[in-house]
Amino acid sequence: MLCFLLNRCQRKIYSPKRLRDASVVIVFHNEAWSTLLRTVHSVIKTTSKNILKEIILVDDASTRIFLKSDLDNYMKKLTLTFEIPIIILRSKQRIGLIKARLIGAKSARGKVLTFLDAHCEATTGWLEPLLDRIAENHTQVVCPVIDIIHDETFAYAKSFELHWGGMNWNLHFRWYPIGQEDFKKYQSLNEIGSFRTPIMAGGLFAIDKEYFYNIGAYDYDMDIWGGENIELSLRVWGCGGSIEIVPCSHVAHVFRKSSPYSFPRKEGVMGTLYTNLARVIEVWMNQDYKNFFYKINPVAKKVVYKDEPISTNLSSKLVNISSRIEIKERLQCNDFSWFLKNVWKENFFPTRDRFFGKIQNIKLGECFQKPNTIGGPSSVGVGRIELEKCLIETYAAQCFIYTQSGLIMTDESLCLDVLDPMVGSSILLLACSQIKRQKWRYNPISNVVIHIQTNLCIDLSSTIERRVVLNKCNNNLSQRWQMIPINWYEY
Ligand code: UD2
Ligand code: MN
Repeated sequence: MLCFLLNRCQRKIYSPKRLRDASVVIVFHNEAWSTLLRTVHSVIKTTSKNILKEIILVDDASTRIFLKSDLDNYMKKLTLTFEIPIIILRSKQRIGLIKARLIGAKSARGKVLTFLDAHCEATTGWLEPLLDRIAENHTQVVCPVIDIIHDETFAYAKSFELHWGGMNWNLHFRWYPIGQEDFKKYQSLNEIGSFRTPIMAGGLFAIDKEYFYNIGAYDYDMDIWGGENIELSLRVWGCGGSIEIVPCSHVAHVFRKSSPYSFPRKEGVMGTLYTNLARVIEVWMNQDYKNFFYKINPVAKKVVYKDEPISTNLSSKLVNISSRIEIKERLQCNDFSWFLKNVWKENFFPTRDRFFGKIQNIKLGECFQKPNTIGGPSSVGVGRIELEKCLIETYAAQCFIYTQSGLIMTDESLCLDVLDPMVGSSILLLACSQIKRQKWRYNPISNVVIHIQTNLCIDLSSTIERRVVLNKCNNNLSQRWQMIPINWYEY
């Protein structure tokens, strides 16, 4: 009877012999006392001792006094009380989270490395399912579902389980609804219903320690913050591993509106981030995608090439990436095109067999534009497609993809869509969901865009200026659209 009341996560029994022990590594710079302790206490409270080897705290040159001897003393007491080793390592210089994690990893004695940010709350049973998936296959990198600790009330809130991680055209991490194929598999795939994710959020994950070093740990030349999760994700997938989200494992995290710490580089947060991202581009993108990303992200291009043209001559670059290229060659890793085709089929990146460019109304001469109120950092909202003056240079908000399966999409996994499709309905950009309602057929001779489900055409509204709507097809000039391709693969 009880069995019926328990969900599949609660029903699952883990054999302790199968699970290898984990070192939990938490790096911090000037973290608040309360959030740091919430993290440590929650780990102690929710993790059974036989799978927790130790907790390693790495202080990345914090300047807050209470993070020094007060923290030492507090953790000594905790170690004695709970008989779980809590080790504090300190860096004299500010080295950033990537190098700090490497310090923690190096001294870890557990077989599995489990990284957490310093403002988390682990929940009961969070670690077993992660270790179980690694026991199944040591090349699986696993993430818990990341719940939300409210950044003002610090209340715990559950987040969506059926989201996976991706990235946008700026190589920024984003949550998107899980791909359809994987969604179907999710319920039945394995006992604890884990599912794949193309990219991981980066802060909370577990990885077999030996595997972590085999595939090249982290890129040591990445500074302070950002991009390392994209790099690790492309590397794991590309070099034969996989990344999963395990819905039986929940850990909450404080998503802060802005960084509470300073960025020591003179270029600030963006300069730091794009220097790291340029390394991702240089190592993992084939020439086509290098050109695409530099076109969309001129800041990243400047970091590597200043005002010079993009060349294939490595020595002309500001950053040395040869050791990372060596790893890629040693492991014979696949690159980004392979990743898009095999790991992230639902992606919204240009490919050679898709149209990529502007969509211009022939009567008005203006182009489709993504409204800038949607697709922000955390939300993929609803918005009407806009018409604006067509820009000559590559402007991401005016770039659209038309796929062979009939989707018209743009950055942030947004698809041309229409709610209640009928004459007069507004054309919107909504989260791509692979439903029939989002399918369109473009006729390059008559220049009409037909909504497949209703056989109606995309038209300009006759009453509201610059409003794009569905209408009966009538061959009027206002229903004619030019798809103007952009050479995304050339710089
Ligand atoms: C996300 C990740 C984070 C990391 C980052 C990209 C989650 C929940 N968080 O941003 O782990 O992958 O993306 O790099 O997925 N820290 C240092 N030294 C520094 C800067 C930060 O030790 O110079 C620590 C910081 O105290 C924290 C951790 O690194 O414990 C992550 O930093 P964050 O919380 O500012 O990153 P977040 O959550 O915005
Ligand atoms: Mn964080």
